[in-house]
Amino acid sequence: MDTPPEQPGRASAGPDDGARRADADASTAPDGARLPLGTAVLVVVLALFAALTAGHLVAAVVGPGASPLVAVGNSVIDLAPSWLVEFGKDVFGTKNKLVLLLGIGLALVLLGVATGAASRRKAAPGVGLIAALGAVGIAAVVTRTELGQLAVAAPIVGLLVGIVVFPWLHRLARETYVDSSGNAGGADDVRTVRTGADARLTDASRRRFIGSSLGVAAGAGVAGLTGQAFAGPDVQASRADIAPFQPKTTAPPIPKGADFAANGTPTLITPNRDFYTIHTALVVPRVPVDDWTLRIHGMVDRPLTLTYDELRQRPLVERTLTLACVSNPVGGRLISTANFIGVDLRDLLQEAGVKPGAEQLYSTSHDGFTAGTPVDVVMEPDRRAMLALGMNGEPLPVSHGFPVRMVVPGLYGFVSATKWLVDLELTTWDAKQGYWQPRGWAREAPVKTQSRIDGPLGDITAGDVVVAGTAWAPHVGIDAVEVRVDDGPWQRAELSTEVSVDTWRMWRATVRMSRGENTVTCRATDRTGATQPEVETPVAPDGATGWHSVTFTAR
Ligand SMILES: Nc1nc2c(c(=O)[nH]1)N[C@H]1C(S)=C(S)[C@@H](COP(=O)(O)O)O[C@H]1N2
Ligand SMILES: [Mo]
Repeated sequence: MDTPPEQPGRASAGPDDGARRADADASTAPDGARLPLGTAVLVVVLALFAALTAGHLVAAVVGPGASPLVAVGNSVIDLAPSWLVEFGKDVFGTKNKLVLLLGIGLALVLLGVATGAASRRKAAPGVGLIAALGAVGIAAVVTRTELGQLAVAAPIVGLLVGIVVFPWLHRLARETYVDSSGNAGGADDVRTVRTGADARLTDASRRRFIGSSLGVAAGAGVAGLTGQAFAGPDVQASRADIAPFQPKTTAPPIPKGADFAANGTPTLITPNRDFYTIHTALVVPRVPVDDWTLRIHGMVDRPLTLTYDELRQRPLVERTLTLACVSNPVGGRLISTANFIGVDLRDLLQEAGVKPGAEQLYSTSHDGFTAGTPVDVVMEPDRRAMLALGMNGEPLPVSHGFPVRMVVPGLYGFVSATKWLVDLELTTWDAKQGYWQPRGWAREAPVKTQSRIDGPLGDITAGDVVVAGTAWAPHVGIDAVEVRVDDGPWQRAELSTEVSVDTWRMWRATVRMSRGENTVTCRATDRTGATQPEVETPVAPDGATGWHSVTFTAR
């Protein structure tokens, strides 16, 4: 069939006059066109499809959980009442996630139908829908703490694609469907007439629209399938499958008075979603337990390779431990406390048999990060170092090292707390250097005694004011905290109940504040009797020192 050149004139049937041919000169601005419902819906649905698959493709790189559909699905599960979630599992079994995603897909199609009906003339309602759904996708991703910092790229790219594709297809569609009279807006059942010369322009723009739509559908399909193929293992599914841990030794219950949260300090246990996160990986490693093994080798009598099940079948212990980052500045918040569940590291190393001369426990992460920990510290009988599988009753969150990480009380994380742990080698200091050591950080890095002011929060009235904060000297213990206002005398603060020397401790004190500015300073003394030095040093190479001060304004 040969293609006639484009000619002005469009044809369609009005409601009253059947298939009436339009005047060839009565071409009209596309502004007047009103799309048939089916076409308007198709354009919305295609744009949504393109947006979702583009997000899915980006998610293959930044983490499968960042795929907008997946993130929204997971958030729906979190927000849904538990009876509903249980009901879903009972009725649909292992297919419950699929059913949920199909349900969200159906909801999107229904939204597409409603929005399509509203976008028959103007693109604005469709653009509004895509923007709103984009915002939902972004919100779902940023509130999911298990996803990395780059995860938000997935819904953002999806939003951008949707916001470009929709108006473009909408315009192409409107150039195709123009009502026969040339008047703005046709009837609901307006239909193009595809006869004779008048239909020729329509045919050309129609071909353009159909071709573009098919192109979008095909491109989106390829993006979605590629995203699926490269997404890698679904680590969230692996994590969700972990049976609850039954520690042989549970952490003692948190005593009353272990924190002064009412006065502005953190709670003694940091909820997983609030636990500070530090890692060099741009994309969080995804290591399902079935793919995981741990090798213990080097200067040992009996090298071991353990699967996840072999590790978790060992006696599990639960310990309340504070973890601190060397990069925490004075007053900083890169410190948190959790009930870690796992196996005792010393026991495990004794089973492998550490050879004399082994100085360094060199741990390697799935992502290549390494840390060197002094063997003599890990092997101290009361050090309580562990390989953690769980955190606050759950499997480790992916961003905190799922499936297994190291935790050594009293040492900064960069020399001890390797996440996504896959290899432990006993070696000498000369043989290897941990990741941060050649970058100017210390080889051995015990956590420095520190204290911080956290409260009061909110308005302050001059007079007696309760100031509160946090102090830590992991594996040593805090013995005292003192505070002063401006250059006044040091005053002893009340300490919260001690849980163990391996956990942080809170303090509070009633001080007198005058109207205007009051600079409060605190300092801690640890169980060795040493008081924090006043002199401020930077975080590199082995942790900041200095007293924390906060200026409060009282009214
Ligand atoms: N694989 C890996 N493990 C790592 C790191 C890292 O960059 N990669 N950072 C370490 C540092 S510097 C700290 S302070 C702790 C932080 O652990 P968190 O993110 O669970 O708080 O992890 C340690 N383990
Ligand atoms: Mo750190």
